[in-house]
Amino acid sequence: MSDRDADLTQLRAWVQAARRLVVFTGAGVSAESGIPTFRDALTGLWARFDPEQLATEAAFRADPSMVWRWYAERRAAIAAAQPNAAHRAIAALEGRGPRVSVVTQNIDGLHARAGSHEVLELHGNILRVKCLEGCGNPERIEPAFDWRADPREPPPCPRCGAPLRPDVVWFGELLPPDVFSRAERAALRCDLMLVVGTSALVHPAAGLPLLARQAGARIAVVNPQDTPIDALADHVLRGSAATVLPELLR
Ligand code: BV8
Ligand code: ZN
Repeated sequence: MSDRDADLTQLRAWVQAARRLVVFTGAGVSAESGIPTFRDALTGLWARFDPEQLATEAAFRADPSMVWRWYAERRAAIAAAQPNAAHRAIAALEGRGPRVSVVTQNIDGLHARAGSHEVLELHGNILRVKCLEGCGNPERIEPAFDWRADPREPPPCPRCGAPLRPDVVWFGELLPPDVFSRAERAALRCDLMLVVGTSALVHPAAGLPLLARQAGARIAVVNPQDTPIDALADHVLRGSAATVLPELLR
């Protein structure tokens, strides 16, 4: 039996035996749905930008229509994308023993579309917008107002007229406190954490695997490349999520 087969066999046993399983995902789990990973997201028109500069409130306030168009382009690509075999394998885990929490850094909503029920979106969701000045989501303020059909880039908040912005966490912004504390609790209580498709460079999300490890969880990484999490993983499965996860979670 090859090392990889031995790893898979042991990991399958750990998945079966887990009472609480956390699947911690990044952009790599959506790569095979055709959505460029965050580091690759700046292709074409945006290639000259650095995501850490563009995904900020300052960049949006400086040029709302440019940043709005970047998100609108990504939103259109995501709406046209489908969950892939990795998302589906994760969703199929539910109801088969372990209690599964998906803790994702992704803003594409594909885990929920694949059928996962407990999804903690640490960095928000690109399909939602909110008022730049804090009035909240337009659907709650004025249900009849259809911001998606509004040609203005960005449309104005129906209550205060300030620009609407993507309901995502920008660099330098706090993660939604309730979501992050639920993610920390899930990391502290899980028996096993699968770390799938993340470069583990963005904090505080990237600290969750270490938290789980320190609380006694086993850690497995699924990624075609090295990541800083490999050092604290019990197993590292080198490969793509849509290939490895169906194999592992069969
Ligand atoms: C905060 C939404 C503070 C927006 C995102 C220095 C040290 C430590 C921290 C910092 C620092 N300087 C600045 C910071 C803070 C900063 C940070 O961590 N910066 C990093 C870059 C150093 N963090 C923040 O600003 C956070 N907020 O700290 O607030 C604060 C404190 C007090 C008071 C107020 C504020 C907020 C961070 C959230 C930013 N928003 N997204 C948008 O998307 O437009 S993050 C964004 O990047 C993504 O959401 C994602 O989370 C992240 C990218 O990470 P990945 O998902 O891992 O994607 P990536 O492309 O990097 O990697 C893809 C991986 O997949 C690779 O490993 C690849 O090998 C693999 N892969 C590829 N194909 C496949 C695959 N895997 C499997 N299968 C495949 N087929
Ligand atoms: Zn407003």
